[in-house]
Amino acid sequence: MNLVFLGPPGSGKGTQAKKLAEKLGYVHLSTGDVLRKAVKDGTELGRKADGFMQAGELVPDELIIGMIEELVSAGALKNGFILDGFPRTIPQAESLDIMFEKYKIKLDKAVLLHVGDAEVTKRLLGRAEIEGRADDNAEVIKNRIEIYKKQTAPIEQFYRGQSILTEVKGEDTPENVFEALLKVAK
Ligand code: B4P
Repeated sequence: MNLVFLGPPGSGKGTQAKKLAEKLGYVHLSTGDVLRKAVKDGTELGRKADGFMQAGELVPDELIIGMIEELVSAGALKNGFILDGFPRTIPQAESLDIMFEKYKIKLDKAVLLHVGDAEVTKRLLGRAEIEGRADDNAEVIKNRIEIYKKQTAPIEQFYRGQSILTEVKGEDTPENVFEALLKVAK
């Protein structure tokens, strides 16, 4: 099954996608992870993306779409994958459809994890204490949630229109969310 994961920052996309991919033998491709590695390695993409990420802004569409196209054309998405953190804007979702058509890839489901603002803020502040990620502080978290509502949430309707949106309650224990996701991802 080929899936994209949607949901606000801190909804558990990365946490769950990684575990599910391991369990089901799927490929897990996280744009956040690819970008953080590019920043760490000091590549051109990383240098361009760094400031946006630190401010909690989205990295510009042309950069991120180019990055995904490179990965897809290199065969990064074998059948059975979870794309985590992409698409995050309508232009990204439209470009992905075009890429999938070009490379004959079928998207089976867009899985939306529902978690409220108070809970995601609590989780991300908790992660800040453990991992110290540059974009996990109160002000930047607030910005990321606002940006999600304005720029990313419209994608829910985009996939609902294609009849492939599946909604899952993300405000539960990681174990229960995993069980719920397993049912829709198999
Ligand atoms: P991401 O890496 O995608 O970061 P995220 O949205 O914060 O979610 P993440 O997957 O890491 O966290 P999760 O919810 O699993 O993106 C980072 C930045 O990269 C973006 O802000 C943007 O700048 C840039 N970017 C990435 N993709 C882009 C794109 N397509 N276009 C433009 N820019 C892009 O978990 C969060 C925390 O919650 C963890 O500490 C976890 O332990 C905890 N948690 C998870 N599930 C829980 C549960 N059920 N109960 C309690 N805690 C839980």
